[in-house]
Amino acid sequence: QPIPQKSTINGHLTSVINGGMPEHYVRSLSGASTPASSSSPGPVSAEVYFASHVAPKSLPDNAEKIRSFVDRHMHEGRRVVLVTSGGTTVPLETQTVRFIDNFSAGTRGATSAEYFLEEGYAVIFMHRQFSLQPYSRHYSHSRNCFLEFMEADGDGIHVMPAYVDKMRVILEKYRETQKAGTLLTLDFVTVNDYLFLLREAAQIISKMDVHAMYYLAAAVSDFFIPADRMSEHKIQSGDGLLNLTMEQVPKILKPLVNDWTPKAFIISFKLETDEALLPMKSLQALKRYGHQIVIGNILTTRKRVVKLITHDEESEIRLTQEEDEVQHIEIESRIVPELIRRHAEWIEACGTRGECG
Ligand code: PAZ
Repeated sequence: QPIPQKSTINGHLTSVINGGMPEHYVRSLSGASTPASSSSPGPVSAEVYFASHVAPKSLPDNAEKIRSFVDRHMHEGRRVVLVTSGGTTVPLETQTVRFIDNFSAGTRGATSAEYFLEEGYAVIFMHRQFSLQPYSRHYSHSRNCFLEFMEADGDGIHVMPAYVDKMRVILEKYRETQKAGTLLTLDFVTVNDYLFLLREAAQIISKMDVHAMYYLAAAVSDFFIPADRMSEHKIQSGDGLLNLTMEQVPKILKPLVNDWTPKAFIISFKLETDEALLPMKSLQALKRYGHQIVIGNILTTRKRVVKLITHDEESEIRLTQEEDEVQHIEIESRIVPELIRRHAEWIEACGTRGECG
């Protein structure tokens, strides 16, 4: 049985499923005769990406929703935060049967969105379709199915008395948010949907200048298969081995910070599994893109510890074991107020005194 292997050809990650076979046995994904090694290394620019890929059909409708949401909240003097949440997929076929996904359930994004709403922000919640959402997240996960909280008797169906108080609080906040119209939810599935939607949203939100915040918590694919190299139909298993050559997804933070929304307060997340890499990778992202904060987290401890890295300092938000396991405090209840405080400072420095950067 050949051992699955990963190799890099000219800077591209190549996953060879059932690897170790002679090259002529290995199909490229599109069936094209061009060998993987003929591609150029490094990610394409965002400009080239957008020129060579098709926007999702829902984009014009979503743009209209964002425009009227932003206009309304600007008029009413509210700050706006765009929260991205959940993972993007990478389809292997144009008529997609198979795709590559990642672990993110959208907990960070959905939880944070609630705290932003509580603090008076208007929230554009850009999330992976069917991932967790503010408020319903408390009862929609398979571990927390709403049916577990209900009972039926001769009078009908009720929430069990033990859960009423907690559910009432959530329900009231949910209804308040609906009434105030402060939450706009938009979904994406693929990395292509995500890139187009983020660009569109940023270009519209840019009119809010320093009053907009970006909280980029989505787990966005790093590699993808360009549209012109994708198989149209379902890849057939009878044709031999499958060789996936993937391009790097363009570094979208660069145009976001420099071109689309240069005065907004931008926070990105960096996830690692190797603790030793996190400080260096977070700082690298901050220096490379020039935004305001990177929040670094480790997969296994992300619900208890995060590091906030800025150009001047590094700080940590950490829950004690008691806070985490006994009091069930959500770390986002500490992250969000801290970011709001820093956003206010940003507005004062960049908006009022003109000292951006
Ligand atoms: O969705 P979730 O709550 O399970 O996970 C949140 C997270 C780890 C995806 C987020 O905190 C994060 O780090 N996002 C950026 C991932 C990245 O490095 O691309």
